[in-house]
Amino acid sequence: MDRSNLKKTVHKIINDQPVTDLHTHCYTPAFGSSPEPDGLLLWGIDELVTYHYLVAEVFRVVPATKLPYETFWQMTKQQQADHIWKHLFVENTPISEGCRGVITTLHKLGLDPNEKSLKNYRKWFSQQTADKYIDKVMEIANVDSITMTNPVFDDVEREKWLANPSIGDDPRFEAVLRIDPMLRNWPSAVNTMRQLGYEVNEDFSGNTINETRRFLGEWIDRQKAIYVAMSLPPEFQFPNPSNPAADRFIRDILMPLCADLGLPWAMMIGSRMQVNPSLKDAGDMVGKSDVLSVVHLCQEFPNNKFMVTLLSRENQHELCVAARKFGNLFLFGCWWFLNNPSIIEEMTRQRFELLGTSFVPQHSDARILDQLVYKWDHSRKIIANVLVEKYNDLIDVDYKVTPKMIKRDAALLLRDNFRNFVAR
Ligand code: FIX
Ligand code: ZN
Repeated sequence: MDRSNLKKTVHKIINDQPVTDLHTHCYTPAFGSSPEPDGLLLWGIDELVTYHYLVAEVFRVVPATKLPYETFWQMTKQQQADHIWKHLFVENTPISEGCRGVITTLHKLGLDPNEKSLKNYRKWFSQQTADKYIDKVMEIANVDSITMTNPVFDDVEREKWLANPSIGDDPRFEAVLRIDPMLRNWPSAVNTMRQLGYEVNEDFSGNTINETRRFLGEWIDRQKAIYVAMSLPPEFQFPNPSNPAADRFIRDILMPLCADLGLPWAMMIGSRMQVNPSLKDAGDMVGKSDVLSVVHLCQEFPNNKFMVTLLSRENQHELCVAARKFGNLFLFGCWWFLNNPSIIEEMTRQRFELLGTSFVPQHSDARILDQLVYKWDHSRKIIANVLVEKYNDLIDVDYKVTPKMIKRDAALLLRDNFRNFVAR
């Protein structure tokens, strides 16, 4: 292929390639949907505009000294959305990635993104139903599967699973067992498991190891989970002599169970929770993590599969080099505060240069269903542009880049690398 139509061809192939989105916070409609109380599937303009990224940003424009946090949180969802729309989209230019995403989504839904109020958008969304809207969003975003995040220690969600074991049975979705408290707060995890009838003790005495494995195994089966996930603090260390419970959980429970089942452990490391609790979900921050702990895990558990994404930009090069050393270390996504064009481009270029096409460049982390539209639109463009650059390097030295090769690469990056890694 000559370079004159390379860019157009690569962008078309990347756009036409369905994505398997390996990490989101979206849910099947059976979990209930906004605006139902306790509805876990969030969608529509008021959820989109009150996304926690935008809550953090609006408190920069209208600080808590002017609008106290409590006053904001006492507003209705619509009042919060009106406040954010006014200050971030009308009185200021929505150039942040979080704001831009809302504009892209409205545009791709066929709506005029220049409205001064949310009235017309609310009218349009009131004519949609959650179940059909899922299909619409997946079609526009060209997403063929949405991977959920299913925190078993969240009381509301756990009760929904227990009340309706088929709640996750929707061919458009896959489930993931999320178990942060097992390492972030072992005593509370033990307490919840005991309340659910599992004979476990904080000091691992008695039948704790078998009973915790039984708890995890039963939930993996109930959810048909395709991997087990945790968000971990920047301080996460393995091994960690100062936290023997964490080491015992990993060595005696999680690693043997995941190895037996062929399930990956997805580690999302670097989230320092609630540095500003008044911002609620928007109150978390980033911290530099210890890549050597990931290396130690890959060394000690060569038969386990590790999916890893780190939250700090400063960790990315070291993590890429670590992935060159261990085939069971699988890198994915530009997580959270890294999910910005400038950093996605830098990380994707670095990963191509160090890992070829043996990684997954992006996940959406969509908390609001509608976000699939913008998160994938924005990332596909960047991934395609970096690929064009790399293909041009090859064409410069007479390597034949063909549409067949580009299609193979696009399928690996956006769907098959992940599906192959989690296949059991
Ligand atoms: O731990 C996680 O899964 C994070 O992605 C979320 O907690 C975070 O709030 C988020 O949605 C980032 O995009
Ligand atoms: Zn997430």
